[in-house]
Amino acid sequence: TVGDAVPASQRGSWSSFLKSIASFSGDLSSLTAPPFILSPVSLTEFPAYWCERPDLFAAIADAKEGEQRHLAVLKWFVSTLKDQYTSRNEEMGSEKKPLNPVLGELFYAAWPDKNGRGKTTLLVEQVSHHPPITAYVIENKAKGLKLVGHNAQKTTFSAGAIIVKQLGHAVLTINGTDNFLITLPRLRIDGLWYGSPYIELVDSSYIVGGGHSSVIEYKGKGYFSGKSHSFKATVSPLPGMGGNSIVPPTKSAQSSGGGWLGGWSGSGSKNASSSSLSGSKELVVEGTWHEASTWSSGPESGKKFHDVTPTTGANKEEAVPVGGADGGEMGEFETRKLWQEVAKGIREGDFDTASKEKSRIENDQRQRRKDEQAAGTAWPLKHFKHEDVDTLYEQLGRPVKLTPPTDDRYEFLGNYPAALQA
Ligand code: CLR
Repeated sequence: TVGDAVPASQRGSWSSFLKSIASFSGDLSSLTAPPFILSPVSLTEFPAYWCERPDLFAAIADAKEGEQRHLAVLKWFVSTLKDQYTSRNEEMGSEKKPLNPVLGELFYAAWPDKNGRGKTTLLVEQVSHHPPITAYVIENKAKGLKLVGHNAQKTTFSAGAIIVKQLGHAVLTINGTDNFLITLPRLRIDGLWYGSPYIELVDSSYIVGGGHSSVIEYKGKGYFSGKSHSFKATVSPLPGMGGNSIVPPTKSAQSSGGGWLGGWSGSGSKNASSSSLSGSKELVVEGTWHEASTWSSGPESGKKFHDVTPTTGANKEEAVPVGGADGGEMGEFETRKLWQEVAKGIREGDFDTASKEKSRIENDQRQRRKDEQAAGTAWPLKHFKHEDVDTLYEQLGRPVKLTPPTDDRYEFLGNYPAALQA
């Protein structure tokens, strides 16, 4: 029957919610859902998932430019998927409906410096309300790493599941010049009927940079290994690049003796004549993204690639929120301050207070938009500048024929609040 996981008193409203999504496509965030499925966390906090394994992020800067760095980016990226797409199920029992950010909502947070990996900072701004668009920058200055991206969603309903197409992309820049384009997977939200939604990743996403491209294909139960959350990443040298001569050799790489790409660190490369892991061939990694994966081709075949299992995997660390307003206090648009009472109501089961507070925030927003319209002004973005075309997306995406062939961009203005400086 409908909603085995739904409290008896909310079954009626759960089935009307399901009916409303079935006849709806576009922006799900605006639909009213029953209390049991509400999350006390706003979507502006989600970009933190990109860096919950800060050591893997920092390791990208330490990897040698070219193939090895591409593989470090791939490893970090795959290791973010568990946090991005299964953490709510683990922490709250199922996927939930996040709070819908208001225009100008902010989230500032950081991961402290540990073992010389450097401090990593996170700055998020809701840059559009209709449709919801979230822009973010994650930076580790000590390591020269900067990830800038934005995301939005287009949702449709198909065969009882919600299909979420992610719009937007991210660009990771190392030392200001070495760029990696990262595109985002498509989501299928299943388990709706029973009231216990969970995400399966579908289709594919790309990483392009360091003279290589990776296509990451996602499959659920019944494909590849037949397991949920399966993926297969295929890494190839970019066409016309002849394998390992993509970027000019650096001094240190030239002197390493193994060609400028060097050998695969610590592996004692089985193929002595090849200076890189791949030569000019493809490399394949397979596994489950919420657990671990192994190389299924190339000289490392059979060896572990990524691991995020709690016992043996890379450590997970949640970002520590910091106040951006004067004195380290949170300002009224900082997500945890803005939603404080709503979140408290949801957590404590006081849904009257939660919905009253939510209405107060939404009415305030409506009033602001009216006033702006009357004054002929627009809400100014605080940290980003919108541009219609991202030339890096176009350039890096061309060899893998990305669709769409172009995308817009939110340029970070570099204006960190005091709490995130230095
Ligand atoms: C946002 C960007 C993050 C990854 C991510 C994870 C979960 C997604 C979320 C994104 C967008 C909003 C989302 C959510 C899961 C459920 C929620 C699609 C892509 C929708 C709006 C709520 C559906 C309601 C049912 C769960 C009841 O990097």
